[in-house]
Amino acid sequence: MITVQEYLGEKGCEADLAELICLIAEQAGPIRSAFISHQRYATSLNTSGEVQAEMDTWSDTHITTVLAHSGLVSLIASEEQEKVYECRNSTGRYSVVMDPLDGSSLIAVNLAVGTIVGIYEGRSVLRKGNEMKAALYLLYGPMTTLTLSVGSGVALFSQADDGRYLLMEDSITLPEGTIYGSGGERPKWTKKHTSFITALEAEGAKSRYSGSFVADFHQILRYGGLYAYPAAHGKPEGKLRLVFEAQPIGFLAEQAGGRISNGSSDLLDILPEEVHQKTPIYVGSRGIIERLEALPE
Ligand code: AHM
Ligand code: MG
Repeated sequence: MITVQEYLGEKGCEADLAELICLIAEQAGPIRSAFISHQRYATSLNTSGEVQAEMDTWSDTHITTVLAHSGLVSLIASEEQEKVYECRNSTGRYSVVMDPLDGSSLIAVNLAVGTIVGIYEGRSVLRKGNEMKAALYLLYGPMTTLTLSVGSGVALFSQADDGRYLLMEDSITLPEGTIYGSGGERPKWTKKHTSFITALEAEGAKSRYSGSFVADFHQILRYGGLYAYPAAHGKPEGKLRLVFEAQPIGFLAEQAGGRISNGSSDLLDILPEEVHQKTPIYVGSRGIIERLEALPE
C-alpha cells in the first residue's frame, strides 16, 4: 500500500512541505490519546466568544509547540489564539492556519471531531484560499483519516496501527448528491436560505447534521450534497470562520470538483481582512452551489 510519504513523493511535493504535512498528520496520535484525560469544558472563551473545551486548548498548544520547534513554519494562525503566533528564529517558509479541534462540542458525546489545517507559502496568513499550497484535515472517527490536497486532487488516507498513513483513495471527486445539513436555528434563517433548503427537501434531500463541520463535510465529500452554515437574523456572518475553517475545507472541496460559497460568490476568491472573520458557508456539490448562487438575495 502507498504511504502518505510515497504519495507526496509521487506528486513531486517539495521536501519541506511534505515534511510539514507528515509532521502535522503525526499529531493525530497524541491528540487521540489526550481525549480520555481532557474531557472537561473550560470556563474560558475563544476570540469568537465560544466556550473552549479542554481539548481545544490542549490541541492548540500541542500543535503550536510542535510547529514552532519544527523550523518549517514562520506564522501560525489558530482559531483558539487571539493573535497570530510568530515562530521566532524560524526560517521556515510556510504559514499555517488551523482549527486545532473542530466540533469540540461533540467530544462529550463521542462523535467524530477533527483537526483542520491550511498551509500557505510565505510569511502571511491573510490570503485568498485559492493561494493555498496544501490543505488537510484529520478526522477522529472509528478510524483516524487524513484527507489531503497539495493542489493536484484530493487523497484519503487512514492511519494504521503502526502510525503510518496508507492511501485508501486518490483523485476523490465530490459527486452530486442529496444529503444536506444546515447549522443555525431555523426560525432565524434568512428567507433565501429557508426557501433553498425547503426546495431541496421537496426534491427528496435527506438531512444529516452532526454539529462537527469537519465530519459533516466529510460525508458530503464522499456522498455529495450540501453543508451550510448560513447567515441568520442577528448573525449576518454566520458562525464559522473564513480563515481556519472555510478556506482549507473549501480548497479540498474545489480540488475534488465541488464548490464553496458564501451564497453569492466563491469563498476562495475572498481576501480576509482579519484572521477571526466569520462568513456564511455553503460547501458541497458544484451543481447545488451554482443553483444557490443564481438565486436572487
Ligand atoms: P468549533 O470549531 O468551536 O467546534 O465550532 C465550529 C462548529 C462546527 O464544527 C459546526 O459545524 C458548528 O460549529 C456547529 O454549530 P452548532 O452547534 O451551532 O450547530
Ligand atoms: Mg471549528
